[in-house]
Amino acid sequence: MPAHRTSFRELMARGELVRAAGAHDALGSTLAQQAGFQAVWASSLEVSASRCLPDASVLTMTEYLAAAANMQKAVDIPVVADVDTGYGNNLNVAHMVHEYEAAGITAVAMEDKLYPKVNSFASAAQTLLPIPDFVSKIETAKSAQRTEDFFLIARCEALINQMGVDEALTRCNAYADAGADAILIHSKKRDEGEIVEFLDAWDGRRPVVIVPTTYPQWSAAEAEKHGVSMVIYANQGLRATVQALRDTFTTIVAEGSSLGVEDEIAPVSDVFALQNLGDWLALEK
Ligand code: SPV
Ligand code: MG
Repeated sequence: MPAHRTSFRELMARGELVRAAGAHDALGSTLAQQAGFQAVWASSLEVSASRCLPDASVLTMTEYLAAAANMQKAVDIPVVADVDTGYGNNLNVAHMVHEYEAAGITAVAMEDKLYPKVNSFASAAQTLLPIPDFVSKIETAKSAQRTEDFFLIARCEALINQMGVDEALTRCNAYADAGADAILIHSKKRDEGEIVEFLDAWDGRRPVVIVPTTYPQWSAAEAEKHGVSMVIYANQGLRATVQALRDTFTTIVAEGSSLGVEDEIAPVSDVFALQNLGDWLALEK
């Protein structure tokens, strides 16, 4: 049990670049913390994929919340919860903030797509809410929070929907005016061009978060030079897990024993350490 959990606002106040790793459970979050990430992203893609369901507003808020809360319980770095569209209208947004805050989550990222949404990389309609409607959701979220610490990241999907940098800037300025604590600008381009264009025109009035999944060649250090405050590696852990499990299972089936993978996989003692087994057994004494 972590002695003191850093809130996301405390982390951002340090003024240093924050790197977050996507995860969907306590194990992934713990490994992210051990690797040196400063925050964990409770990814809707990961949480839904962990149940082999699409990232398409199929799971409910309570299911995403349970995943994020289990993640936060395991680490003392902050979990930033991906709350999609806020799970509905203003009423759902207010309920979401109350519930996430009560569960100890100190930051959420809510996006300006229409509910139900689908993952930003899916070839499906990526319809955005009209600006006034999302502004209203931001205002609702900010007035619903009960602690000063709670941090709202407003995520703009204008570039995902190919609406251009000017539209993204108009939206992000409106979201900042409405009280968002930071903005997340997402892109599915293979290079960082439109993100750089956005950042060069952004006046720095709120911190900017990016998710460089499709432009991995753009390093965190380069992004920081352009004014980015947080970089989210949203799904690399999930993709690594898929590949590792597939390779391991395939080899065991093909070879008829696990001997060929034993040197490649973590020893059971490593798993025990992640479970803090020693601390637990000490309770028996
Ligand atoms: C997620 O990880 O669930 C995200 C980022 O929202 S993306 O998959 O790029 O939309
Ligand atoms: Mg998501």
